[in-house]
Amino acid sequence: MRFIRRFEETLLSLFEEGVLNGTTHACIGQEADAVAVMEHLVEEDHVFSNHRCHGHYLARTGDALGLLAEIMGKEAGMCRGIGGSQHICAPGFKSNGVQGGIVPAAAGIALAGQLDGSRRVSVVFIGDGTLGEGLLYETLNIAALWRLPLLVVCEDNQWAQSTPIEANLAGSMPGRFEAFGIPVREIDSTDVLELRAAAGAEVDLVRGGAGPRVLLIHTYRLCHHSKSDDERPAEEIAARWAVEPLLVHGRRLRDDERRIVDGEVETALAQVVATARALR
Ligand SMILES: Cc1ncc(C[n+]2csc(CCOP(=O)(O)OP(=O)(O)O)c2C)c(N)n1
Repeated sequence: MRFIRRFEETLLSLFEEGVLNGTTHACIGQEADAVAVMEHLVEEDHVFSNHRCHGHYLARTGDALGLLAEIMGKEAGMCRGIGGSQHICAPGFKSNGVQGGIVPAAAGIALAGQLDGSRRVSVVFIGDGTLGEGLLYETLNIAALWRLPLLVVCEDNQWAQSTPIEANLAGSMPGRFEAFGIPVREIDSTDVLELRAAAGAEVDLVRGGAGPRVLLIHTYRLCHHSKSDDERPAEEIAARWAVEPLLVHGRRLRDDERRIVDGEVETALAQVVATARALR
């Protein structure tokens, strides 16, 4: 989680420095979700993500150099610098910046796993704002009918860009899935250990043939939507810094343990940044 946090902060400063182009969506504050889910996946599983994908990719692959080089538009990026921040195509990992656009692909890979008799799980991360996309519901319908091994992880960070959830969503979030007979496990937590337990239970159920399921995580994004756009009340953001995942889990570590982790992260990250900068 610390590496993801520092990677994202570094990206934001590289943008300020003018080293990066385009845009980026950091997941600062949501790192625990990615780490908790990936803990339970095996190599043949597939992960699908969205515009806010860096934490998911790093937790899944650890390929920080491939990701940074990609975002820098360099040939050594995992998509040769063509995909950029939002459009990752790597073995077992895909992301797409069109909200909801990747959900049918996740269902398709789940179907492939079902047909070839593997115990592969397909996991797709969406945001609360994506509950407004029609394509999601067409996919949920088929996924439920065909009992596909699909886990939808909905990260409800309460805002879709600058629109609060109250202005965006009729009915209830679980109700959106339950209408298709898809069970929802809801958790309001930034504690990686609580999240890990919830994610583990869901992955096991899907892998065991229970059909599609949803892990609905109520969380918060501590940074802007992308690089600068943020219209949320300052008090609301400040309150959430007091329960941010690194703080929550960091309290379990002794000071010396925390210093070791932080030191290792800085060393590894500095090496990635130096290597990426030197690439052509
Ligand atoms: C189909 C589509 N419409 C609009 C956008 C522009 N857009 C990018 S992210 C975003 C908000 C997404 O909110 P949410 O799904 O809650 O994810 P979050 O950004 O909160 O992680 C919007 C409107 C888009 N990428 N795709």
